Amino acid sequence: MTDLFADLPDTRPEVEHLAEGAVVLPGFVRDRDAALLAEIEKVLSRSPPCAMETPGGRRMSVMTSSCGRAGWVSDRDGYRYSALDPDTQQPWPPMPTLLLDIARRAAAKGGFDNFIPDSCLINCYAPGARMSLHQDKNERDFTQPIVSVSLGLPITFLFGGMQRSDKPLRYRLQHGDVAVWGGPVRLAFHGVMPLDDGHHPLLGHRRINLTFRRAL
Ligand code: MD6
Ligand code: FE
Repeated sequence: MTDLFADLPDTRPEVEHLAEGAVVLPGFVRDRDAALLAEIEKVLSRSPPCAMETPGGRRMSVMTSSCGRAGWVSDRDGYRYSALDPDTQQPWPPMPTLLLDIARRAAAKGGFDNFIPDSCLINCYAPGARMSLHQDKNERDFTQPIVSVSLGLPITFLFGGMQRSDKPLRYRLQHGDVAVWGGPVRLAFHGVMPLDDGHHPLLGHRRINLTFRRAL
């Protein structure tokens, strides 16, 4: 499907406020997209993405990998952080300095100084892949925010409240956008709608999401 808005200038403000403690920084990493993707590909060559099993025994539609001291994993035993990639049985690749730097600067711009993530989850979306509403609650310290970087095809981000039944607001995340949330909305329900097919000049028929967290 052709994106009719792809060639128009981005008229969004530098910071979009979604809620108290939640912002989107439109195009925050756009000028470093190629360098960022090169670092991601290096990580993925060492820890290839795989579709993890949910505690309920289903396969996730996204393919995941991680870098940093702790990687997010899911299997029959539940969701948790692990120092080892369950596929390779090796430690996750270290978090590249460029990624760490982007996460820190985005967090600061979102109002969260001194964020030092120890985990970067890499989610690879093909058309149709989605993430249903959930809370991120496997981390130790909920005073630390979440920083989420979008690359490639656009997707509709769902940002809800503290109850699953709270109606989520929708925000169309574009290539290079960064979402930051924490403080009063650290445990807000969130997710993404199924990815529509399309073609992105740098990523092709894909979307990659990086989720930075302080896990340990
Ligand atoms: C995304 N991912 O891929 C958002 N949260 O755009 C998440 O929110 C997420 O993939 C907790 C655990 C795994 C995830
Ligand atoms: Fe999440």
